[in-house]
Amino acid sequence: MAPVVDVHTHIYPPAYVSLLRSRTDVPYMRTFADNPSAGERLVILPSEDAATSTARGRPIGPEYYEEEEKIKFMDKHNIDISVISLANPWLDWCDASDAASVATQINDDVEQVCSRHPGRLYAFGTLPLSAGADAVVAEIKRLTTLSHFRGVIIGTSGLGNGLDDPALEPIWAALQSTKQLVFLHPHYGLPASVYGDRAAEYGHVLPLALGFPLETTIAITRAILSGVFDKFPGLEMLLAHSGGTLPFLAGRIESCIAHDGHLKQASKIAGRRSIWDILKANIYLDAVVYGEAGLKAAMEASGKDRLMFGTDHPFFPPLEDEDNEWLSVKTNEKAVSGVFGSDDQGRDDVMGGNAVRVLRLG
Ligand code: 5CU
Repeated sequence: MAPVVDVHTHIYPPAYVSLLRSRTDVPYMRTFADNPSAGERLVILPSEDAATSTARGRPIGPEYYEEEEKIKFMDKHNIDISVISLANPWLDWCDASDAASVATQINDDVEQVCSRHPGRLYAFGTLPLSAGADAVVAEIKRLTTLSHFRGVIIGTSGLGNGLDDPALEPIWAALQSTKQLVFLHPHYGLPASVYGDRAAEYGHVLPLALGFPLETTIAITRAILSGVFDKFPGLEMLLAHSGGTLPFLAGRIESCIAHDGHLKQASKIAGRRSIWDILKANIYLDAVVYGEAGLKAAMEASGKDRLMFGTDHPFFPPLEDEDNEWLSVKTNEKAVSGVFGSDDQGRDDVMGGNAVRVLRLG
């Protein structure tokens, strides 16, 4: 049986935690004077800073930044290997002049963490996107010299103008030529106005359940429409949360393209690669969708050999009995088992075999 591999699991290494503790604007970590009993809070999402919100940050403890907590979590959930990545919002907020050195420090920290747990931890690297394309390409090349990195994690904003920005081309080229997988992960959600006046009453549900996946869907669709995968046919991406809603909406997006007079006139329809082709050749999807219907859509769109189990640890801890198995993990495992039924090989591949093959683990 293949090892169980978690490809969607985050950490804030000590260098990043120090930066968050030194800040007063989002993202930051702090104990609030008006609510000290809530303990230290992590405030990262664009809309969760308001003192009136029911969702002012989330409790943060060692599970977010201590490597031993990651290993304990893995042991508790029978996870053999984790491919760890810095959690959002990465270095998107970092001053251009600092970003390259901070990225180096964080990636070096993470390499050390992985080295201390041979065979159990690998990583996706952090890129200094606010520093511009040259600095990013330099870090992509440097990551190939660190033995535990298998790709990079990025948000949806790219260099600031989204993933259809032509200024990203040297970065896509470097990722393609060094064969590093791009783990695309949301952070910004949708504009707060779409959640309405009562959003604060609903905690984090609307931004996390809907804002995150829609953000990913829009970002990857913009990349596809701009021809990123036509220009870089060897570029490979792992999309968080089973691709947002891309598997479900791919047909509609294709249909809108086929019926768009502007695209036809600009000769942008004939000769382009279809989303179905890109889903089956360039895109991998994590299995972090918490239900069989979503997972079946992902499997149908990309193929069972392109799905990989994940947990999103340390996010979504149980609200009670944190020492027991996590509900979020069990729900994802149950969805995988439910979809594969008696196909043990298919289940084992999603739980780890695909990740071992694609990410060259072990
Ligand atoms: O709970 C959350 O806010 C998050 C987050 O910010 N990032 C993530 O990966 N999962 C959950």
